[in-house]
Order: sequence, then structure tokens, then C-alpha cells
Amino acid sequence: GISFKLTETQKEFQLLARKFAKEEMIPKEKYYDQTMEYPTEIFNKAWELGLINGHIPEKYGGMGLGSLDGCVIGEELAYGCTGMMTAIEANHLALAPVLVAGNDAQCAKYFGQLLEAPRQAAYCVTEPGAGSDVAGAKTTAVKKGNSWVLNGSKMWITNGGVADWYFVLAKTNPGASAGSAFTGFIVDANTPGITRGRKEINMGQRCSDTRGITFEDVVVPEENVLGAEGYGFKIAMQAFDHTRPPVAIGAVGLARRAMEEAKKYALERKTMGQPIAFHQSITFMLADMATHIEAGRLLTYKAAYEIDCGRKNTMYASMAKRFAGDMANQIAADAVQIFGGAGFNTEYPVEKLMRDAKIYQIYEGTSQIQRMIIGKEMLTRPS
Ligand code: CO8
Ligand code: FAD
Repeated sequence: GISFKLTETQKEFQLLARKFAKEEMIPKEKYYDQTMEYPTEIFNKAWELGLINGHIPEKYGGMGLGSLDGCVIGEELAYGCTGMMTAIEANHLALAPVLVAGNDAQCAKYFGQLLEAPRQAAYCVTEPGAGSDVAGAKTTAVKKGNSWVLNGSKMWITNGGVADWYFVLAKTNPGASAGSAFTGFIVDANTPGITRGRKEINMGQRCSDTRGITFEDVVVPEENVLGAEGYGFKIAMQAFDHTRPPVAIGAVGLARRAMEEAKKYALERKTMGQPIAFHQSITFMLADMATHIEAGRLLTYKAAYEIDCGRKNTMYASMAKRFAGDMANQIAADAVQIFGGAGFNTEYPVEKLMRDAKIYQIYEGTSQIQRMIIGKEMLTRPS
């Protein structure tokens, strides 16, 4: 039969991450939100505890955690602060293409770097002129002898300013269709010709580091080609199959935090002779929050479980990302409503949650793009 039970190891990770969120992340959330400082201290402590890079296979010295294991941890970290969680989770996004297509030497070298010290990596696909439309990306890579020369600009790159290495998608065959026009590269961040832009000032998740990066005659050795020439687009898409479930669970963790803050406040705040929690319109808002969080978590677990079983989870990953992203925005907005005037004020926790939630409908593919993918999978790629 079906089991909703976490394993003992998953429960241990859940408790560890929950304690970390409560004791380390929540006390600092306001500081990092207001200063927009990169949460180096939190990142380093999470790394020490084994809460980062968990998906690196045991063969390369990692823990070999599955997608569902990562989601169990991710929900707790997101409950603490999604700005910090995004800084942490971006490492998983960067290592996903290497997990999908890296050869032995690439895995050993680049996973090794992330395991030997608290370091960051970043995933560079989006460009100033192409976000949803990945196939429209214009960064090029041209073969010269035994190397490739990269030119172009990437935009909105999480961990862009702090990463030691990048996954970069570049066009290598402009005449070909998307599926064979691009190649994926691992690029050392200290390679000459790379310029990191200023840290962008965003609406929410403000401590996360988001930057533009330009590549000007950046020479990358042939050994840093992932998979093979022409496979980049598919590697980038397969990486999303791994990373959309953890992004979805980030939205679930944020929504759970918003619900708990709203519930606590609604039980304390009294109007017309009783706690507002017992006015039916508030009770119903809380009831819907609890229901939608359960649904978002289960859908995300399903998307993670499918890929852990080695099955193509593209449709479920998009369903989870779409549902959880939209749901977290509704719940964060309702939490602000339940707080009334206090909800609009920075002394209370929910206005940050509402600002932080918005990005879940945008990054890792917008809610509109997720619907396009679900539709395509349903209608033209039926299982
Ligand atoms: N697996 C394998 N192959 C795939 C997949 C997949 N999942 N998807 C597509 N392909 C293949 C197709 O089969 C096709 O192959 P072929 O040419 O052989 O037929 C080829 O790729 C082209 O596919 P499509 O025709 O479907 O391509 P389209 O150009 O129509 O567009 C999308 C596809 C889905 C619209 C794509 O462009 C897309 O995903 N857009 C959204 C981009 C996106 O999500 N960006 C996110 C950037 S990263 C980010 O935001 C990080 C945020 C920070 C997170 C940090 C952690 C919290
Ligand atoms: P556009 O593609 O220009 O879309 C604009 C609007 O049009 C959206 O509402 C979109 O849904 C809609 N739209 C577009 N095409 C269609 C269509 N065909 N049908 C219907 N509606 C459509 N990228 C990375 O590569 N790496 C990262 O680490 C990374 N981190 C990010 C962090 C932050 C904080 C932000 C803001 C972005 C990040 N991104 C990253 C980029 C992110 O994935 C893109 O912003 C996102 O995919 C949307 O692309 P766009 O901004 O170009 O919007």
C-alpha cells in the first residue's frame, strides 16, 4: 500500500533542519532582510551540519540524498527564511546539471570543491533578453583548438557574486533547433574575462545574491564540456526536473510559516469580544491555508518521489512548482490580512513573507511557463 511515513533518517534530517531554522535562521532573518547582506555565517553553519550539497553521491564523498530527502530538509529551511534557503538551494541547482551529465573527473573535481569547504556554485541560463524562452539565449561558445571561447551576458544569477564555479549554457550551433543548439559548460569563476555585476536589490529574499554576469572571450577547456556538444538545452531542462521540487517545497515552507504566524496572532488578537480566529471568515482563511499547504507538500513529495524512482517527473515537477508558488502567495497575502494594520508593518513577520513569496511565481520558470509544460506533457508527451 501507499505510505506517508518518513524514514528514520528523513526524520532526523527534518529535526536537525527545524532546529537550525529556529535557532540560527529566524533570529537573524530581520537583520539579513534589512541589510541585504549575504548570509555567509548561516551558509557556513548549514554546510558544517550537512544541510547543503546533500545530493552529491556517496561515490564522490557526499551523502547521496534523494530528491524527497532534500525536500524534507528544504521545507524546514524555508520555514526559517527563504532568502537564506535560496542561497543554500542555489548550490543544488548548480550541481544538478553535473549530476545529470557530468563525467567521473568533472564530478570528482567540482563536487569535491563544494565538499571540502563551504563554497558556492551558480547556474547561469537566464539572459537579459531571454528568461522563459531559454531557446532564445544568445551567449555563444566557439571552439578554438582544444578550448571553447564564451561570449555573452547572463542575468539574475543566484549566488552569482559568491560562486566558485558556474554552469553556463551557451549556443554552439545557432542554426540547429533548441534541443541540439546549446552546450553546457562548467566554468571556473576566476577565469579571465568574467565580470560579475552589482548585487541586485530585490523585492524579497533580499539577502540572496542575484547578479548579472558577463563573459568576454572566456576560455574554457574542452574537458569542461558537460555531456557532449549540443546536449546543453536538454541537460538544463533535466536539471529543472531535479530542482523544481525543492523550489516548490520552499514555497510550502514559507506558506507554513505564514499560516503559523497568522494562527498565533488570530488566537491572541480580540475583536467584538473574542479572538479573531473564531470569526468565521478568519477561521475559514486558516482552514484553507492548512488544506492548501498539505496539498502542496503532497504534490511536491510526489514529484520528488517520481524522480527518486528513476521516472520522468517533468509534469509533476511543474505541477508542484506552479501550485506551491501560487498557493504561497495567496497564503502570505491572507496572513497579512489576518494581521490587519500590523501585517503591513515591518515590526511583524508577515510583510517579509509576502515579499519573499512573490519570487516563487517567477524563478525556476514562471507559473505561466509551468502551465505550458504541464499542458505539453499532458497533450503531446503522454506516458
Ligand atoms: N527533459 C529532457 N528533455 C527535455 C525536457 C526535459 N525536462 N524538456 C524539454 N526537453 C527537450 C525536448 O524533448 C526537445 O527535444 P527534441 O529537440 O529532441 O525534440 C527539446 O528539449 C526542446 O524542448 P521544447 O520544444 O519543449 O523547448 P521550448 O523551447 O518549447 O521551451 C520551456 C521549453 C519549457 C519553455 C523552457 O524554455 C523552460 O523551461 N523555460 C523556463 C526557464 C526556467 O525555468 N528558468 C529558470 C532559470 S533558473 C532559476 O530561476 C533559479 C532560481 C534560483 C533557485 C534557487 C533555489 C531556490
Ligand atoms: P519573461 O520571460 O520576459 O516573462 C515575462 C512575463 O511573460 C512572465 O509573466 C511570463 O510568465 C510571461 N511569459 C513569457 N513567455 C510566455 C509565454 N510563452 N506564454 C505565456 N506567458 C509568457 N536564472 C538563472 O538562470 N539562474 C538563476 O540562478 C536565477 N536566479 C534568479 C533569482 C531571482 C531573484 C530572479 C528574479 C530570477 C532568477 N533567474 C535565474 C531568472 C528567472 O528564472 C527568470 O526571471 C524567469 O524564468 C522569467 O524570465 P524573465 O524574467 O526573462 O521573464
